[in-house]
Amino acid sequence: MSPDALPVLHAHPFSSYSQKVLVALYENGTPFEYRVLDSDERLEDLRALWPLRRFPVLVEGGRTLAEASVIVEYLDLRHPGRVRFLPQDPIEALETRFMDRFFDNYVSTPQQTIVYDRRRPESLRDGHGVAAARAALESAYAWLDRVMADREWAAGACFSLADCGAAPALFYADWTHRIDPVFANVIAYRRRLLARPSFARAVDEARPYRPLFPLGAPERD
Ligand SMILES: N[C@@H](CCC(=O)N[C@@H](CS)C(=O)NCC(=O)O)C(=O)O
Repeated sequence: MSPDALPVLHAHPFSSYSQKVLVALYENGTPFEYRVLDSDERLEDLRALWPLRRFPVLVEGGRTLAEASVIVEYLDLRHPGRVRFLPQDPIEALETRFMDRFFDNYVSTPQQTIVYDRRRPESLRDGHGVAAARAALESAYAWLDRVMADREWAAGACFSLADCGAAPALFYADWTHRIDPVFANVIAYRRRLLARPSFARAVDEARPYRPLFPLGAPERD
């Protein structure tokens, strides 16, 4: 392998977890090769790398990394830039990782439950599961609203790993289960994320795919 080979990202512009990694790459202008998952052949390549066939996946120097958070941490270690995604202090880093887990587990997971349910034939839909996912999102918004009352970014004053994931998580969560205006701090935080050039770029690159959103993409953002 050439020493100058770029990291290869297997991802799709409309995918929230892909956007999480794209935000990290765009924040620091990190060069990479983008292998867009737009064909069966590309998806087969992905399956060969990661049999669970989830994306994104990053390949560099004979190393294959799955899971968006792990990829962002790897980028922070191997391709550090102006924006560091985790605090140097290991105890402080726990808050960043905690908020990152919050957005994956309590925002993206129920959001995906609702979207994946809609992709099923009507006879196979799970109304109870969807209602539970909507209730989970309500609880997550309420909790986050209190946390964001005195924070600019998810883990405090600095943009971090947690914001890379929060941006697409809240973007699609609001499309899926509208954030009530009563959660003004969450809405303001989502706006700050949308104004961040790295995420604005990811959103723009995904615009052509909006008709694919199973619940119907709203006329905003
Ligand atoms: N835990 C994974 C989740 C990745 C994930 O769910 N990716 C979605 C795209 S946003 C996916 O692979 N979907 C493919 C499918 O469901 O078949 C991560 O953090 O990267």
